[in-house]
Amino acid sequence: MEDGLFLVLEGVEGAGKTTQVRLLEEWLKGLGLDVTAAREPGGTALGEAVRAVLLDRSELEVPPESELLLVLAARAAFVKDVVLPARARGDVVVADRFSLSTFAYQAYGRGIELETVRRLDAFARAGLEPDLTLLLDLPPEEGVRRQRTAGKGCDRIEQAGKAFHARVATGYRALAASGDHRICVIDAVGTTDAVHGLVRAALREAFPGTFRILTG
Ligand code: Z5A
Repeated sequence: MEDGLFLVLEGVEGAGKTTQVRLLEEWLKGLGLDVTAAREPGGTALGEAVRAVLLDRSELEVPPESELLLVLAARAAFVKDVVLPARARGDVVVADRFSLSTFAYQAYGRGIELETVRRLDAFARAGLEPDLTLLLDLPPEEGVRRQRTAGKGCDRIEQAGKAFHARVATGYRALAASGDHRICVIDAVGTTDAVHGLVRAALREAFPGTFRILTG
């Protein structure tokens, strides 16, 4: 692929994003494609430092506006240092979260006006849009149950409470329904393999030229 592709996996906590990024990366590499996989916030030294502040420092009071600007500071570096160079090399970039998370968590969840979030986000990502966002659709309580079963600890944002996470889930569905973004909703309730099958099918449908040639 000459121009690369930028794919994003989104969804509530525990929806299976990390699992599906790993399976997608393996599948794409098996097809002979070069893949760059990364998470947000993260993917760069600055992004990982922001992540540590945002998630691990539960004792810090972080106003919603500061939280927004921190995730966007990380995003600017992620786009500039990871996504754009990888796409220019012809890689498929697979990101675990991107702008849709900011709309869902900082606008719908924290209550910052969506248009303000959109404007600041557009500046941070220098206008870059994902070629496709795959939204793993799972009821938030099922995501929490999966996290608990896995014995995962609760970070600062996960501690925000049930009502917050319900608003985030509502936000994701509203954003998908708005038709404003290239979003494909994937039913994430099934087994890991079943969800991976749906992800593959969505990519074949969205990029028939690329994936029909590669998978026959
Ligand atoms: N955040 C923000 O506020 N604004 C932003 O702009 C951005 C982020 C970019 C990052 O957390 C936090 O940052 C996030 C939003 C905020 N906070 N919250 N909440 P993260 O992305 O690192 O973590 P997370 O999304 O909260 O959780 P996670 O651990 O990454 O979940 P996941 O990746 O979606 O799921 P998973 O790790 O693949 O799977 C969870 C468990 O379920 C695990 O044990 C799996 O083995 C299991 N699993 C996975 N798939 C299945 C299926 N299909 N069936 C059964 N079990 C499964």
